Amino acid sequence: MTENPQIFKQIHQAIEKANEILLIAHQKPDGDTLGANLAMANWLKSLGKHFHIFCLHPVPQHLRYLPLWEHVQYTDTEISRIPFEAVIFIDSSNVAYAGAGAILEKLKNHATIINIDHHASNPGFGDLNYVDPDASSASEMIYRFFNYHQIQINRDIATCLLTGILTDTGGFSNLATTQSSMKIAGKLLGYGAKFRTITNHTVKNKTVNTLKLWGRALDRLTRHADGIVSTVITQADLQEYEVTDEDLEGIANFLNALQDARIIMVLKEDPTGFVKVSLRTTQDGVDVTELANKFGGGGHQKAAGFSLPGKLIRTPTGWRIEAV
Ligand SMILES: [Mn+2]
Repeated sequence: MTENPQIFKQIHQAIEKANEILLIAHQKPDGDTLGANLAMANWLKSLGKHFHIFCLHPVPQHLRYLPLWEHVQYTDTEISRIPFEAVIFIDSSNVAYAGAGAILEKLKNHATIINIDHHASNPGFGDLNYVDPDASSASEMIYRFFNYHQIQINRDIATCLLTGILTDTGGFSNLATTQSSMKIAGKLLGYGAKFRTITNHTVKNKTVNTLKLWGRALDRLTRHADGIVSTVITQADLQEYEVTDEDLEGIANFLNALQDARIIMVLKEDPTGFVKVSLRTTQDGVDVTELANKFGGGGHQKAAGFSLPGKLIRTPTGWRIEAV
């Protein structure tokens, strides 16, 4: 599915009718959920609509160039008082991933719930569902919606959408990359997307300490049976190099450069007593969501993850997860 006139029209009508609109980005927001939501916010603003944007976690430092990012709210106290007529989830495979269960409970009888997403696991939880697992990114889907309705794409909207496409395709290096994602990226450059700003913030954003920590993770790469290659990063590592979780974004994607790895696994301790496991693959016929689902996680065929309670312990032969 690519263009879907009926759902495009229904979503447009629901937005036209609503005066109070809530946009929801998924937790631990990335360039795509924020790019797509903020593109929508920039359009709603131009229409003179009242809008709010909710996300369970703060906008990462490196994405604080996206136009209107400062409108993202992290608590639902104010939001729960507003009689929204439309709620738009963008890039969330389910309501729990969006971190918006309580908000939805309160609003589902009054507001039209719109669900725009490209995760294959999305069950279609909205009243209106525009779900396309073949899309590179939610940002590509928002572009299609704008393009269908001949909505003017200004420089700010173009910058938001190109950010989403570039980050979800790993700079056109992973298998989400398609002819259409490249074509749309070209169009967005034509609309004035700030390419240098995007790459400065999303690619050229590593410090010496960050890369030293990457170096440690690379040094620990281990090849297991079945073509699984893994590495680990502990809380002690993060403290030693004084880097944040955010600085480690991208290491799992970087490991896609490995030859002959069937599955790449990055295990990272978080401060709350969990080990977060990021899974990647570049091989046809390997679906890492199957593994992630077994452990209560989720994601895409080629990029997924899950969490386990415990901490990482070094053993004479490698590492294991020990309950805390
Ligand atoms: Mn996405």
